[in-house]
Amino acid sequence: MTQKNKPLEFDTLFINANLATMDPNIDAPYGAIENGALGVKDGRITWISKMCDLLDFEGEEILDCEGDWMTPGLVDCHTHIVFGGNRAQEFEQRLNGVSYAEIANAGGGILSTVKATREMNSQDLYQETSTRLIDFLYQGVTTIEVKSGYGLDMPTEIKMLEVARRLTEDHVRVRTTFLGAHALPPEYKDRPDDYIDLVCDEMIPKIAELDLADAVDGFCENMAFSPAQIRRVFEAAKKYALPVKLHAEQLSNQGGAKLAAEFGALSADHLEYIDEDGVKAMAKAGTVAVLLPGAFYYLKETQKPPVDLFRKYGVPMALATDCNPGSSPITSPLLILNMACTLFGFTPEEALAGMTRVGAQALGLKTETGTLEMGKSADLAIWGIEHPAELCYWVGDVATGYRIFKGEDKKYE
Ligand code: DI6
Ligand code: FE
Repeated sequence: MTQKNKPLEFDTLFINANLATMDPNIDAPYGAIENGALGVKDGRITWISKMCDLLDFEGEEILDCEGDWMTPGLVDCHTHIVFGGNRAQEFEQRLNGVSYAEIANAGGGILSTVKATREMNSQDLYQETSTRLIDFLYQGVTTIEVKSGYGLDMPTEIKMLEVARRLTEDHVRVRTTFLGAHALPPEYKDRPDDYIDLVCDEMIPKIAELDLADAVDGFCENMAFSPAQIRRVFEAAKKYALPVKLHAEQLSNQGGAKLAAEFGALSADHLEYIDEDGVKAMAKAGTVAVLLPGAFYYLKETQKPPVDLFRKYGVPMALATDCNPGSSPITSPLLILNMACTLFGFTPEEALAGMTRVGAQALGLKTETGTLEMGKSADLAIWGIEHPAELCYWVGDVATGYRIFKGEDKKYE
């Protein structure tokens, strides 16, 4: 590849870095290359090696990492980060024994965020979201998925997705997801099928026409939509060639994961109540299990997702914050890594893979980001730690020294 005697050229060359490549083809924990070098040209990773194998090079910029660890930029593949208001008072109610479902059935929950989000103008919504996003960027996130679903009418769903798209201005890759089938809006009370008509016949076509969504999601649950209703949403998405994913088996087993697998979904998410058949269906379809320990923790759930079954059948497990004002008001991806280990029994290596390589897979971005590999986007995070397990170990003060997106180090104050 390189001509003899011609030095390699880089825009940036990182030297003396311990690389947690997360590349499954490297036979070492974390795909680690200790005492390594990584070169970047035109926003892509163009060189990875041990320091001792580094050839002659010329570079614009050489960054000495002094033994720090470099990982792929983090991928948060499930968030509801665009929303108005917050629900701290419901948190208090829940602490006093009122359940999440009871609050929702009384018109609070998701619907109280719908009200606040409908009332907020687009600029304010962007500003608030962009401020929340800073926490993610400080912790090394370079790709984030953002759902709609707090509008539940055409103008607000569009407003949310436009705000989500605008977040790319904050120097991060954004994947948007249309979640019209999140909850039943008050104007359709007792008429869920009419609302599903609106989602399928008007919202999905319009959002596809405006190219505002990269995928379509739904909430399949007693308190939300039935498998039959979600099937209609998936069929509409298919017409517009939009990939699907699903909030499934969060509070009960509805067979949502099986349905998602039938449609070749990118992911099925939550999955505390999934059974072995559901796991097998996901394995067969190549659907990623996105586990969300933040919601499990906040809702004080006791039923854990069947991590051993996912391992047994080879279903890849991703992790995400599920950042939302109700069940997971969390803006710390590293806290999620910790929770996955302490609450769900992940190994630290599985946890880091869940928010890098597997997170990317859950967004259909497997070939673009999520590992340190030649040819991929130079999305990197450099951490002042002595071992990658520290990313799961500390709760509190671990921030990236550098966060590089597409080869560039941008400040985000
Ligand atoms: N499951 C979740 O975790 C979020 N949506 C969903 O269907 C929570 C949404 C909320 O409570 O605002
Ligand atoms: Fe969610």
